[in-house]
Amino acid sequence: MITKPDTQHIRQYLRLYLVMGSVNCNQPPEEVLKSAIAGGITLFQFREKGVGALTGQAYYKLAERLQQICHTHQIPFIVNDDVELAIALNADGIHVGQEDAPADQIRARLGDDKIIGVSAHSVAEARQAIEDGADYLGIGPIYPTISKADAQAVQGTSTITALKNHHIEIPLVGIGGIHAGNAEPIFTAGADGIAVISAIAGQTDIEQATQQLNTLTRRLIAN
Ligand code: 3NM
Repeated sequence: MITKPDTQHIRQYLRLYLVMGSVNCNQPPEEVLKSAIAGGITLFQFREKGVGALTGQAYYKLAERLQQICHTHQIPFIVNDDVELAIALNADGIHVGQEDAPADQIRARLGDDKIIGVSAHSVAEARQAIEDGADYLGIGPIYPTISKADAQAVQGTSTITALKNHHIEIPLVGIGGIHAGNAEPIFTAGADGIAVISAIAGQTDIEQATQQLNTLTRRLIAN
């Protein structure tokens, strides 16, 4: 477990955020995560969803192994949706959607030292999440994605731009269909980082693909 980072550090953690579960991997998820860490990811979210997703003990054990790898490398370990799992593992944080409990209720269960990310698709949803105490917002899908069956309409960078125009200053990460060739506009619009599944987990050479994104996002954040 890490101590909860301040807002500036959360921005830095969001720069290159790997979201992943076993379903997204063509090699053992532990190996994918290790290679991605070697390549330079800054944050990890365990998202075990979709056809063939693990359940029960296998789900829990995989989460535990991935958390251990993150811990060894001081990468915060975030759990997707599952408050019980986040509590059981004492994870560093959780990422929830609009259909989940609001951030204040989740924080009451997890504690003040946890990172809470919320998916938001509009200025209104963003304002509500901030009021509820979210630490960062996930904005997507920026581009068409093959990794989330129930993704909302593709929005490009319009929501990020709208949030910035409304002077919403919470850390933001874009998600959905992002790869090295289309990441730049997301940073230009004002996001602090990109969250990806297939651009890392779906690649043959995970470390090399991550390194490319690492170099690129470092450059884009500096501009
Ligand atoms: N959430 P890929 S899109 C997990 O729009 C997730 O909130 C999204 O996978 C959202 O990088 C998405 O392979 C899938 O497109 C991201």
